[in-house]
Order: sequence, then structure tokens, then C-alpha cells
Amino acid sequence: MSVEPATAITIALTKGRILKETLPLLARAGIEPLEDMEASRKLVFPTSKAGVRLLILRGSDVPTYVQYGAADIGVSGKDTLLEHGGEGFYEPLDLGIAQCRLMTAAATGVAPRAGRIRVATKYVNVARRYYAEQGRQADIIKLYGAMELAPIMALADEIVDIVDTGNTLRANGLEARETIATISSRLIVNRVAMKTKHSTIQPLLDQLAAAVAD
Ligand code: PRT
Ligand code: MG
Repeated sequence: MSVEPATAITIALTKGRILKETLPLLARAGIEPLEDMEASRKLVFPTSKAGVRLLILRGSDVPTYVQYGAADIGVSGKDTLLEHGGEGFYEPLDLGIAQCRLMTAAATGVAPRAGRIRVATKYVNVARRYYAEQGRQADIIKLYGAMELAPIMALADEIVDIVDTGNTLRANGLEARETIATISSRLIVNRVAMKTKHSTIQPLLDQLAAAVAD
């Protein structure tokens, strides 16, 4: 059994835009991976800072790892957090990166259907809450990707998806309708780790907050 210092911390990230935009912030806190994470097939990476390692996970798994303390810290899109729920961790810092909106969308020019509609999305919990709050009856259909196809193929009347430039919607004959939430990536910290590793985690939070504010 390997004995780790009580101050060792594990930070969970995802490949793609979150990794790309988080690494410069971590570098400002003296944390740099010892190899190119984007190019490697490894999932655990030591860093230039003793006792700090980085994990590469699937986006929707980041809050799960942090919730159960398998990772102390994570970086996650607010969309992912809204879908997952906030149990087991704090959300102390808005990193202001990977900004976008979580929106409803439908075929361009098609009037909203009265009565019960079908909504395709990977954000089933968010969608269920949103349509219920709006007092609109909706059957939510879970998809794992290519949500834009659902209205075209008459699988659904509307979708709930991430919109940034709107190019993806336009390219598929869809238009954005309502904004459910404005999204950026958040730092999340396991509730227990925040107490037991406070002397390591608090200075890191302070350094990251300063890097974000610049
Ligand atoms: O791909 P996978 O299912 O593994 O995970 P993921 O899609 O969550 O990962 P990734 O890297 O694509 O996105 C990570 C996080 O970045 C998301 O959870 C959001 O918080 C945030 N983010 C910011 C975005 C975008 N911008 C974005 N444009 N996530 C996804 N997109 C996609 C969107 O799904 C749609 O297909 O880009 C398309 C829309 O972009 P526009 O510019 O055409 O409107
Ligand atoms: Mg993706």
C-alpha cells in the first residue's frame, strides 16, 4: 500500500476545451503536467507540484468522482453540474471558461406546438425541471449525441442543448428559442477534502481566483 502525504490532492479534468482553458490557470498556481495530456492515452498525470496529480475523465463523470472523494477537486461545466446535482461538493469558484448557453431549440420558423411535446436531450434532468417550471407538458427523450438531428427526423419537437455561436443549430435548420441557463466551467471541491486538506486546497483556490480575476 502506498502511503500518500495527507496533503496530496487529485484534480479531475476532461479533455478538450476544459483541459485547454484550465491548464493555463493551473500553471499560474504552479501546477503543470509533466507530459502532454492531450496527446497521451494515460488517465493519471503527475505534475510539477509535489503531491498534486491530474485525472482525465469523461465530462459527466467529474462530479461523480468529486462527490465520492475519489478526486478532491474537479473542473466541470455548469451544464454538467445542473444535470448531475450538487451533492457532496462545494462550487467555490467560477473559472469563467468554456462559456456557452443551455437552450431550447426547434426547427426554424415552426410555431411551438400546443399541448404535449417531445424534447430530445442529453440533459434529461435539466429539461424535465425546465418544462415543468414553464408549465409545459413534455416527454423527455434521452440522447447521447447529435441532438440536432432529432427535430429534423421528427423524433422530437424541441431539443435542449449547448449553444455557443449558433452555427451548429443553423447548419441543421434549427433555431434557438429559450435560454435555460448561461454556462461556464466551475471548480468543485469535495466537502470532506475541503476540511481535511484545507491547508493545501485553500491556497490553491486563492491562486486560481487571482488567475481568473486577471
Ligand atoms: O463530448 P463528450 O460527451 O465527452 O463531453 P462534452 O461534450 O461535455 O465535452 P466538451 O469538451 O465538448 O464540452 C465540455 C464543456 O464545455 C461542456 O459541458 C460545456 O460546459 C462547455 N462548452 C462550451 C461547450 C460548448 N461551449 C459547445 N459549443 N460544450 C459543447 N459545445 C458543443 C455543443 O454540444 C454543440 O454541439 O458545440 C456545439 C454548439 O456550438 P455552436 O458554436 O455551433 O453553437
Ligand atoms: Mg463534446
